[in-house]
Amino acid sequence: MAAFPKDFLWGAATAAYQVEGAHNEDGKGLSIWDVFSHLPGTTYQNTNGDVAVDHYHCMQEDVALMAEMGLQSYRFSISWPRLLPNGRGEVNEAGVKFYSDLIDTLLAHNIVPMITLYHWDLPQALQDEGGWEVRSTAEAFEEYARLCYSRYGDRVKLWATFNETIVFIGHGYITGSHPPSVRDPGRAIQACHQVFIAHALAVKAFREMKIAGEIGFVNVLQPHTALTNSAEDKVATELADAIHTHWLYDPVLKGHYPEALLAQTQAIWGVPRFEAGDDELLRNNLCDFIGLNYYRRETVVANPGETSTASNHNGEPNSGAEFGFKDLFKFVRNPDGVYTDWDWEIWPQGLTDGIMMIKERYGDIPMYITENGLGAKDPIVDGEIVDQPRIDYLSMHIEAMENAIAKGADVRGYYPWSFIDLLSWLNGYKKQYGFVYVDHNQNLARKRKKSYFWYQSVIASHGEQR
Ligand code: BGP
Repeated sequence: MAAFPKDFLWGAATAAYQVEGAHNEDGKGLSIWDVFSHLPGTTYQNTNGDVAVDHYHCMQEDVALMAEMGLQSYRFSISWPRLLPNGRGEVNEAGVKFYSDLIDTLLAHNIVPMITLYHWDLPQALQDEGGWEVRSTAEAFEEYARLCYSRYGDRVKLWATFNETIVFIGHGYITGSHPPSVRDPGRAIQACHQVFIAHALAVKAFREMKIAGEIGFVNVLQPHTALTNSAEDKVATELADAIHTHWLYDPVLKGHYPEALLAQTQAIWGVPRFEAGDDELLRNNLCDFIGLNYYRRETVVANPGETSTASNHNGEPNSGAEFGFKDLFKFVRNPDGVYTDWDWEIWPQGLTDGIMMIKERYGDIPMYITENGLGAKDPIVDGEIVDQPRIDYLSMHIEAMENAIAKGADVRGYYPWSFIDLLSWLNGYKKQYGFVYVDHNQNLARKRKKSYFWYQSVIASHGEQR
């Protein structure tokens, strides 16, 4: 018998900008990604999500593929500017209808919808007013969340406010590789604070509107391992945990920042700046569950004196640097590690360890693995997509998740990234994650990969056959 609870959900995930296309159709407003991806040189080979994989027009076909696979839950995000072209105010009913139809189609096939309200596509109109650095954006987010609850709350029970704050704030305000392309740690910390406030306002609204469901937050799950046993590397690893985990999980699961780090950021940068009532707002609006996106761990060493807004070998904010601290730590390649073509370490044990780390720090919080997957260039053999490495990767991670459940963790669902091949933010269409292949040379025709049939039997056997 597999250790998966009876109600455990076998799902898959996507995000609006990465699949929908129709970027300027039916009254949709522009998002920061629509604008940013059109600036020359900002993305891989100047790829963009104007058409993406045309899910906006292929929705029925895509949900039919989910149903045939036996999918039990689908995690997708809503494009804020498709509903509110200016970020607030006038509602675009055509956009509201698209997601309403999607939800109805999913439910008709017994697929449980999980909505992410913000997967990085901020309305450009709000960016023009200061984006995540200003409180008015958090207030507009509450208005947008209330609109979604009022239109979909009768049918949707699983809601997440934000996806991976470390990534859109880290890239948006430290490395500058995502919009709005700022490189300023102090501004990053303040923008991150407004995101936590926006989350708390949306949770408060969820409770006030008595939506019969659960609301959570999705974070990167990134366990850290010291490269050596030296005291310096151990201290460095604790700091990496504080910055990459505690800073991002504590406000939504404990209702406050980790105190020592808060004292340091306020001493160095004078941020985050609190407004009256922020403390209480955070404290009183905790998550019902936490979503964990797990791809890899990071190996940590003490950093001898470097400080910058540089990025690590994955092109991401280079540890300690994002908080403006010197002499802290950095991420390095693990000499014994197995890496993907994009240099992400494959380390399934990290999923077990990460889940247990969350349980240890935050108690019995329900968890969903909201992303996990292998980005690869899939081989095509005699017209078939034989993505065996993806099957191996997912299979090992399902086992790792099962081990955490056996140790008592309350894991309620698994959403591999991604249901279908889609746009990778900075890697274009070359980095594939899907169970379904999309032929960009043939009208975006869909084709089932080997992993599609494999996951079908995983689901049918409730995780036993893998
Ligand atoms: C996560 C994002 C996803 C997706 C995934 C893979 O950080 O939530 O949207 O993009 O990573 O990332 P990439 O496409 O860069 O390989």
